[in-house]
Amino acid sequence: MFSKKSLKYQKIPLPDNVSISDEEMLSSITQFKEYMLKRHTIRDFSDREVSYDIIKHVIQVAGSAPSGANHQPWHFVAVSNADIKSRIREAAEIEEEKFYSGGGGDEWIKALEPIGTNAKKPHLETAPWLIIIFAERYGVFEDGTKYKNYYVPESVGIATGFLITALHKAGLSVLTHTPNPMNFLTGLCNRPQSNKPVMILTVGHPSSNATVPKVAKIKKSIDQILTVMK
Ligand code: IYR
Repeated sequence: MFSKKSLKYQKIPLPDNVSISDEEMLSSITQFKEYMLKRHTIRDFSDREVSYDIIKHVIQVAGSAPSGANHQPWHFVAVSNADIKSRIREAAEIEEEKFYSGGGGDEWIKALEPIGTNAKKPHLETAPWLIIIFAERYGVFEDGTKYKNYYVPESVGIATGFLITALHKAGLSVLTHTPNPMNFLTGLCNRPQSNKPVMILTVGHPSSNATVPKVAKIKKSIDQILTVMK
């Protein structure tokens, strides 16, 4: 993607200027906040289909995220194939069984009690799409030589935030799922060794009896998460 020869700085005028009046700013962010506060992580998905068109748009939003040296060190694998979803579920549940039967350690397993999770992951098969997020630890030029990527976890984290926000805007629900360890995903998704799996997003619509853990509605207050230095 990056040719060593063309590494030079050029600038163009700001393509889009989204400046609006102070009043419009307040109204815009208030509405957006209200909508974002309606986002809930769910574990109970219906099998209602979601078109590939939607997936394409949300991935383009994720791909627009800022990244270290603009290297965009991410790759997304979107799976709707039932057989691959089953294989991902099978491999994930093997790891989760080990985790929940003690591998995770007492403190971690206790911390998850209010969330109500366990080793069974039916959503990996029920939901119409799984999006597997990979971090590209390094890039490879067409001639096979490697180049370094920078701030990879930070860049992938930002892109993932964009992606979850875009999925919510599309009216979809998401579960961030992190089987531990999850190296099996590199092989199952046919990705090269430079690709480190970061998480699975289960994507779809909630089932009619979907629930959320009560504790999930408790969010830290603004005073707890913000220090203002005027
Ligand atoms: N990977 C496990 C355990 C798990 C860990 C955290 I941290 C969570 O917030 C939720 C679950 C699982 O997916 O069940």
